Amino acid sequence: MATNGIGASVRRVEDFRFLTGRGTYTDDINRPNQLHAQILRSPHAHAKIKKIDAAKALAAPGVVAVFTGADVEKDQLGGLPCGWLVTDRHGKPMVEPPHPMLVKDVVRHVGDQVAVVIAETRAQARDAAELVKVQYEERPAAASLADAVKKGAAQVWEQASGNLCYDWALGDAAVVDAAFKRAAKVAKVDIVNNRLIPNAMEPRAAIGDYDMAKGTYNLYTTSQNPHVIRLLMAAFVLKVPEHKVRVYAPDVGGGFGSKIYHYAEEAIVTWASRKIGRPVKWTAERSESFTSDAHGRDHLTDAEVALDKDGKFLAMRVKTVANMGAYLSTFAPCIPTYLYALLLAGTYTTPAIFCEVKAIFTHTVPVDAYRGAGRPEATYVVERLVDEAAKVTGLDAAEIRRRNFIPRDAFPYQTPVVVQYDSGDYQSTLDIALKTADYAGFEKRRAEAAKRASCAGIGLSTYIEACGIAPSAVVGSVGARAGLYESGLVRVHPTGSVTILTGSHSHGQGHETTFAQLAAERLGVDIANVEVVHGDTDKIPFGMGTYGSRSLAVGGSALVKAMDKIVAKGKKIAAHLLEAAEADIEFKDGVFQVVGTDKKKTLVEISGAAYVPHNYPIAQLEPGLEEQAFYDPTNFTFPGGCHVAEVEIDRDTGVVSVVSFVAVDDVGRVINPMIVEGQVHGGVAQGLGQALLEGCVYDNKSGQLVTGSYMDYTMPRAGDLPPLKVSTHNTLCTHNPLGVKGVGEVGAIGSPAAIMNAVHNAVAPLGIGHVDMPATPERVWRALNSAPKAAE
Ligand code: MCN
Repeated sequence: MATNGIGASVRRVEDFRFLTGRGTYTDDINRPNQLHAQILRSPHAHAKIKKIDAAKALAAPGVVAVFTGADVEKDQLGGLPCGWLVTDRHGKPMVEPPHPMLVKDVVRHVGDQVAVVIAETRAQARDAAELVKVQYEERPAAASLADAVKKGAAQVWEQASGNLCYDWALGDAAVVDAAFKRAAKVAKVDIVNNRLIPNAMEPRAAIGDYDMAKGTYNLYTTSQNPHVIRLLMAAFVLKVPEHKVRVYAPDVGGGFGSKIYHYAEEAIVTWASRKIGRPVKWTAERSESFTSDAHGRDHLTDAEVALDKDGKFLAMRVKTVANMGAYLSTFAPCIPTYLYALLLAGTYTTPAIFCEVKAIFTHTVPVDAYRGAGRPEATYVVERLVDEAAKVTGLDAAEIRRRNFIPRDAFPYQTPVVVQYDSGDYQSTLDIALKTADYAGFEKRRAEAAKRASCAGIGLSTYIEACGIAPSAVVGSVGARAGLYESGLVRVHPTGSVTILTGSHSHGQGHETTFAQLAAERLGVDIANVEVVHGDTDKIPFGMGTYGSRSLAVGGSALVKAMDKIVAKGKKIAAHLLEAAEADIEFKDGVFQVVGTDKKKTLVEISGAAYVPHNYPIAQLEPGLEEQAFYDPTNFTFPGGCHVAEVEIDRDTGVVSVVSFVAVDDVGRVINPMIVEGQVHGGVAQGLGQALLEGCVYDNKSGQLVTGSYMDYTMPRAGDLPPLKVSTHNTLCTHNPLGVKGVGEVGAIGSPAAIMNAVHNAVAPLGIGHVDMPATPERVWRALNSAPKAAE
């Protein structure tokens, strides 16, 4: 086996440039003669634009142009398209309002883009933007889900009565009702999945650079999926031929979902560059990111589970209201439906599930996928409900899970919510996690904590995830307006070094290392001789990019297919050179050998011969050694796992400290254990942020974003995390060639429920039944002080 192949903890090759300041991010790029753009954003949540007067701004030093929605209209540009059509339970398509790149008539959230000011310097553009006079006529706003669904609430869109985008349902309500009727016990939760503001380290940026000589549009941008941006921008917004557009996403400093979408600023700078004839650059300020990057989560859910007398789940009923924000972001409609309801079976044998989802418009920033996207929301519902079921039945939290787990010999397992799981071993995963967390010794620790005026609690989350979303035919049948395959191209150079070109995009996940490991394993090359190229539509084959923890399972599988083609062609060349039958050639560790002989050729010799085809049966064999493949999976992959959190709550201050966190995840075959561990670390940090710290707050009346900066929005820091105990217990994915499942989101999916179950476990002895996320000190302190048994 290659030393740096599958299973080796190879250090990330990309980290040298990242850690030594040598990365090239979009804002590091400056084009000759470049101008700078400042977006003028709405200060109101809902207002009619009466008049825009840009005269003063145009006369300001350095200003080259000011464009508004009127210019967009004059140039007959399209709006930002939505990539997923949800059809509601009555067969009606969702309400799909227009999403203009610059708003002309009515602004619908604080931060909505109204005009762009373009000047020689960034400071000049910013100063001049303050001189643009916009006359607004303010209108009432509906900024929260609770308000937006009330009778008489302010309407975001005339065509969406009651602010309803769609009313969707899955499952058989009658079967579920019948199960509830015969239930011995029912457990219920009424929960909030708090709205989150993504905060990648690198804010979004974009440079439009129109090449007049070639008539091509170049866009440098902070994107997770450059080809998708190219397609959407070329076909729907700018309406120019796709081949005339190059989108290049260089190093990207984190995305977490927020850089999947086609944003207005990308189209604005590209369009403006052509109009002005000079490159135009825009880089978001952090506070601008808060009001213009798509937010995540934001659900209100009532859920209940029916149990028989032995604590077995009979049925589940879930009612969710999900916030879409003011416009439909690229993939927003599928998050609270197909990425949420399809996961409600969790790791359990619940036979019947009914889920209703109402998607609601509000006067807020659009909401879309954020690390986990729908699956943390589903996990939180299911795992909180399971703990409530433990409470009503008097069973231990681990015991009720064991009674309801899908047994390890029941795979493939058909859930009542469409998806079929291929593999898993939930019992063993739980056992390992409980042992690592010393679950058995917890009550002793609880007693010790009580002596320090702390309430200790322990919480489990035995979650399931679906990632590597597929197949294209299935997602297409439920509204996806795109395919979900991935592409890979493998180029073996004449001297045997290898370039891998992938349609996925690495923005922190370490693909330059793990994809090189795949080549080391399959082709027997040293990873030092492998280069991984991604992010540039002029170089890579058409690809769908990175999200939904798909890059390895889907993109890696495409690369494996391409490498298999390389080996197949190499065998043909070897057979010719070694004067043997092709069927007698075997390939192992970079060497083609005639079976049972010592006749062999290395990959270097074969690639040399491929490009110097003297004495080569040219009629049967093309020169060169380069192969491409597309891979469209036959199913999702289903990582799962058990997260165990232990918390201590200071009774005086309400501060929740996570004192121990154990994650045992099933991610299929592991390519790089160190990267897998790092991915889990990052995800758990984000999950802890959601559970304890992060909460996006809008003022209900004005629609102003109250948590508009780090002064009010708390991101997790290193000190908030205990040393994490991360390990894997893997079952192989049965349908992709590597046997891999995704790992990029598991940490964020499993951890909030584990932490919140621990918080509830800690306060339950005080008679406190419910605490919402984020369990901030204030919220917990209030609960402690109004607790029935607080005085004890
Ligand atoms: N891997 C592995 N063995 C496995 C599974 C994965 O070695 N069995 C490796 C992969 O080869 C890859 C990494 O782990 O190097 C993550 O792989 P995968 O699970 O396929 O996820 P993606 O590469 O598709 O990344 C997307 C995922 C998502 S959806 C979010 S959100 C997220 C995440 O990854 N955003 C991130 N992790 C992030 N990490 C960083 N640093 N920054 C982000 O923005």
